[in-house]
Amino acid sequence: EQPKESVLPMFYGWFLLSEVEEKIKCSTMEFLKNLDTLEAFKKHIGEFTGDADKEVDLEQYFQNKMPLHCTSMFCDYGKVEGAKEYAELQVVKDSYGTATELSVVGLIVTPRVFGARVALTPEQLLLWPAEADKVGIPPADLPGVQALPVGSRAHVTLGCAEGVEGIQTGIDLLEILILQQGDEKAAIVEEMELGTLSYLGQGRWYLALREPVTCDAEFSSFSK
Ligand code: 2AM
Repeated sequence: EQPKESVLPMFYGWFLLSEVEEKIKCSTMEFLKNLDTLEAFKKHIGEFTGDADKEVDLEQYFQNKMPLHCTSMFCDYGKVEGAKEYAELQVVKDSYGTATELSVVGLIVTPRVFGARVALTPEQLLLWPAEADKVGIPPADLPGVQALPVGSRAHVTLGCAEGVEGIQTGIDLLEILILQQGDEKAAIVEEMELGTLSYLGQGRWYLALREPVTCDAEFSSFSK
């Protein structure tokens, strides 16, 4: 049931079904395990630890306590501008509680976050607020973000480093996408089982999946 008008949720989004959630957690943990054994990754380990000689266990480094989801609208219980309008959109009401499939096309790893990049369908984009891509973006990156297709920020946060908030995943993802379009092309460092791994400097890694991973999900909301 749609939450009451007077009590808006913390956020709306697509939530992975629990069976899918377990599968994704396993396969992405497997990827992290492989990543931190790669020589190319070890070479840049100082960007994660602040110490080039220190080892890092990425599976411990990233923590996640939330159900796996792709946020469409962060409402903060109605405190965010446009939250009420979003909740009242007919498409939001009609889609609430319905099943859909999220297409995961890439993975990002940075010293701050671990996340999955989601390619939204035209139908899913109807639930994506036009301004959502720009939230919390440093002014210097705004022109770059505006040049990307709407919905480029869509992602599932898989884990955050200690003291880092989930909102960072979207910011880091957009930064990586901007860098990929820039003059300084990402250096492809390794063909992995899941896809092509590239390095974008300052501890930023991107894995382009060979095959998108389709995840069953439900459009719904979350409140603590
Ligand atoms: P995430 O979508 O990148 O994981 C609860 O905190 C959820 O809302 C998290 O999923 C988080 O990030 C997202 N979130 C938190 N603050 C946000 C904000 N100011 N704008 C957009 N999303 C936010």
